[in-house]
Amino acid sequence: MMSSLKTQYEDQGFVIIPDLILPQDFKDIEAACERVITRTRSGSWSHRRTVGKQFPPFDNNNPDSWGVQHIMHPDLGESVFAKWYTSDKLVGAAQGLLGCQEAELQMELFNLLINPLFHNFALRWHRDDVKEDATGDEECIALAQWGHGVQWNTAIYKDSCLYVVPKSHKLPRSAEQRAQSMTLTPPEDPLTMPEAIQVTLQPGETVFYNSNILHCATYDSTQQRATLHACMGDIRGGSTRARNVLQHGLEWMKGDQFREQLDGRGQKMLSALIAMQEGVTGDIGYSLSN
Ligand SMILES: O=C(O)CCC(=O)C(=O)O
Ligand SMILES: [Fe+2]
Repeated sequence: MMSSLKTQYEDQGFVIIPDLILPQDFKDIEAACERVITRTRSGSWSHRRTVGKQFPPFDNNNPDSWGVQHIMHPDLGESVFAKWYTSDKLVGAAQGLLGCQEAELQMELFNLLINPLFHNFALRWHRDDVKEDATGDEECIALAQWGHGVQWNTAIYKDSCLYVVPKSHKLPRSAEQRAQSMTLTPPEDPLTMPEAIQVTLQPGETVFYNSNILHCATYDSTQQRATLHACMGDIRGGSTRARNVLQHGLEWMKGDQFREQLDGRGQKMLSALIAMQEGVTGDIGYSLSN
């Protein structure tokens, strides 16, 4: 089973897997999502994705939010998120797609994507760690080294926000695809992008995707969204993922309070992240123009 999912993931750049949240945990995770969403919208949780900013660094210039950042943060007190991130089912799926040993797994980001309340918003067509003006050759080099991480969206409510161009994780953009992804402006209609498809997740479904697949997203303020959004790496990638992951500001993950809430598996994965962070020097900057 896992090997056919891996084949699909590698071939298409994404794969949908159902039921990675155990039925007995679903309500707890949903309730924790609702609590962190309420805190973010009321201003009591300041780590958020702000409407008006597509990528890090996020600012505070709009009260409306399209995401909650750092949901494993001990100050939120929602231990169910770390418990799920390190659960057998989820780790088994991520590890299977990465094709690595458990001891090689690296903890990375865990955020929550939510519907803004007052404005529709959208992300432009992008690859998470390749700039919009990269040449075809630069794209090929970046895509070739991007195998040591998986990203996923797990829907709590039905979610049709994400659009992807299947197979584009391996290919430089065509002239028409470049033309539609060279500016910072989101598309009016994502389906004008050649070969694009809309991804719909039913509650409980997870899409794993290569985060350098060409993708975009639209956020409708009237459509309830709570989608767990996370990534995990494997240490064989060395520092290739450092900029993309560390740009979100992960100093808080080095604190004792966070480590103490993790099980043994989680602590090993966290140590891998910290080793990567300690291995990079200087200003790592940001993946994308903002
Ligand atoms: O909203 C989504 O599902 C995609 C988010 C995304 O592409 C990003 O944060 O880079
Ligand atoms: Fe993205």
